[in-house]
Amino acid sequence: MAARTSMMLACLVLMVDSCPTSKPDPTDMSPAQTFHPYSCLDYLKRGVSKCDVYKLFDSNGNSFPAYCDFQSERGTAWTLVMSWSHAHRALAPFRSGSFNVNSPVNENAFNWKMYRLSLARVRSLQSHSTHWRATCSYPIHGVDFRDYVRGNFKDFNIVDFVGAGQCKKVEFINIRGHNGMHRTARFWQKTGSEGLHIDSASRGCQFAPSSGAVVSEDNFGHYGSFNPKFRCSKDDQSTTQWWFGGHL
Ligand SMILES: [Ca+2]
Repeated sequence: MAARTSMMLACLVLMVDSCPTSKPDPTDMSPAQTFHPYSCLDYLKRGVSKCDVYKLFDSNGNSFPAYCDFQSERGTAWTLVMSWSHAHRALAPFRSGSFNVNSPVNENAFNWKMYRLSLARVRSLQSHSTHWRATCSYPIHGVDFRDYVRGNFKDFNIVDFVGAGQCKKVEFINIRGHNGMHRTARFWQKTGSEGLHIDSASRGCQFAPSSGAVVSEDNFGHYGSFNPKFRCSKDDQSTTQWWFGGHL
């Protein structure tokens, strides 16, 4: 129930006027058998606009419930891939779970505090997405582009990336108020030992967020070192989300 309340809050924060509008249940559309959605974008293409949990299929043909955000960026549908609270930062699937390992958590029961899809579903969503993003405490703030990063798979394939401190292109990034558009940022990810993250104390790429950083500050994941001024790590209730998405 708490997750459902959080979801509704997120919708209200995001778009008070349009998000709660009910649309016909897409699963009732005729002929229902022909609708086989692989990502939230398939729902957006049908005119669905309410932030909620929808039924998706993975590449193996298995269905699963996934949270869809259609509201925060116009014409874009985002499917939630993982979300965890800062209190759970040391759990292996969140601290050390690189995207390329299978480390599912509650993969059939969406929630904001401990949730990660299986690798099969991550791969399936990746193949039906052009973009990725990370948000901080989305149930509280929605998306206001503070402490946020978005990129596209063509420039930076975050699922398969393995590296330490490599400069990778993003479309937009904000860390503690530092903004970057079409800049490179320093990313880390090690198979099975470091989840994808930026270290904002590090210099050397185009995006320069080191002013105000704590030593070795981890952003959007890993959280070996963290800064309460970054929304994902403000307190134990703070949450981090990763999403895959696409435009109409
Ligand atoms: Ca670090």
